[in-house]
Amino acid sequence: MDRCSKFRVFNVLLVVCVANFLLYRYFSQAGMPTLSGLIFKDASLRVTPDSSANSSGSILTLSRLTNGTTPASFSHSAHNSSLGLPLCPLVPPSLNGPLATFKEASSWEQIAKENPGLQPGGRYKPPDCEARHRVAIVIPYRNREEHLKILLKNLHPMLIRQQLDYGIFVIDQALPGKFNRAMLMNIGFVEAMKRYDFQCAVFHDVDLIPENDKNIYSCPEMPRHLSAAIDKFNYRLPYSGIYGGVSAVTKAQFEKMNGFSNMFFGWGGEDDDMAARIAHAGFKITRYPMEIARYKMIKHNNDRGNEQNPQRFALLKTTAKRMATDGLNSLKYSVPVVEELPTHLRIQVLINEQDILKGKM
Ligand code: BGN
Repeated sequence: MDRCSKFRVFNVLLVVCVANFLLYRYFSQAGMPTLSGLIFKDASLRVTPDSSANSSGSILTLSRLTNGTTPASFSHSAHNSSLGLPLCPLVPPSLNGPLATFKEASSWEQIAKENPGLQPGGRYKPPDCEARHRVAIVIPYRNREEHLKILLKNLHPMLIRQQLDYGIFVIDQALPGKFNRAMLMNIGFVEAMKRYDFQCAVFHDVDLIPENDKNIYSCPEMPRHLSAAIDKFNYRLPYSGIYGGVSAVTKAQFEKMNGFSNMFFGWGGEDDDMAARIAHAGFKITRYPMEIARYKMIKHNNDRGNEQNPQRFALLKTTAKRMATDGLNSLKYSVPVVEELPTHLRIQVLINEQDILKGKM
C-alpha cells in the first residue's frame, strides 16, 4: 500500500471510530436498551455519586420479586425493565432546583388529582422509562393528619419529577404507649420490602418539607442524611453527627446494621444510636451540599406520648453491644389495620413497650 492509500485507510478508521463513539453516547444518554446501554447502566451506577442502586438492583428477574399480602397497587410488581422501557436519564430532566413550598393541607383525593400517574396506596413509577431507583418512603406517624397532608402535597410532585419508582408507607402507631420513631421505621422497612422489591428506604419525618428538588431521594452508596439544613436550625447542622429528620439507606446497608434500635421509647437519641451503628458497620454518613439539603419544619407543639426519653443517655453507651440483637431481628408488633389511601399506604401498628424492653434494660 502506498502512503496515500494508508492515509486514506487511517482516515476511514478514524471516522468510523468517532461515529461509534457518538452513537454510543447518544444511546447511553437516551438509555436505549441496547447491550451498550446495559453495560453503561451498570457503569453509571458506579461512577455517579448519587445513583448508587445496590449491585443486585441492576439485573432483575421476575422470580426475585417479593409478593406477600399485596394490595392492588402492588400487584404489578414487575419493574418497567420487563416492559422493555429505556432506563431513565441520569439527571431527571424536569428538576426545578429551589421550590416554592405549599403550607396548606389538601384532601387526599385532591393531592392524588394533582399528581397524575399516582396509583392508590401512594405508588408511582415513571410511565416512559425504567426508574434508576426503587425507593420505599417510610414515614413514622401518629395523629398528625394535617402535617401528613402538607408533606404529601409537597413530596409527590417532587418525587415524580425525580423519576423514582416509589411507594409511601405511613406507619401509624396505635395508642396507647410511648411513641417509638425508630421502631416504626424498622416496621416500615419490613412491611415495604414484603410488598415490592425496593432497593432502598428513605425515612422521613412528617414535619419536614423539602425545599429543593435536586435533593434526590435515590439509593445511596453510603447512608445519606438528607435533611442537613433545616430552617429551625438556621440551615446549619446543630452538630456534625446529626442523623435525624430525613435519611436514606440501601436495603443491604440497613440489614447489615440490623436496622434501628427498637428500644428508644419517647423523644431523642434513636438517630444518634443509628449514627453509631453506621460507624460500627464501617459506613460513613454522606450529605448533599447545604443549599440543596434544605427543609422547612412545620411548627407544632410537643406531642403527648413523645416526651423526652430519660433512658436515651444510658442506651447510647451500649450501641455496639446491642446492635446484633436489638433491631430488625427483634421486632415484635401486630398490624390491626392496613388502609390504601389515594396518596399513601397507612399501616397501623401496635407495639408493646414492656414486651420489647423485657429483660433488656
Ligand atoms: C439531639 C437528639 C437527637 C435529635 C437532635 C435534634 C439526644 C441524645 C442526647 C445524648 N439526641 O439532642 O435525637 O435528633 O437533638 O433535635 O437527645
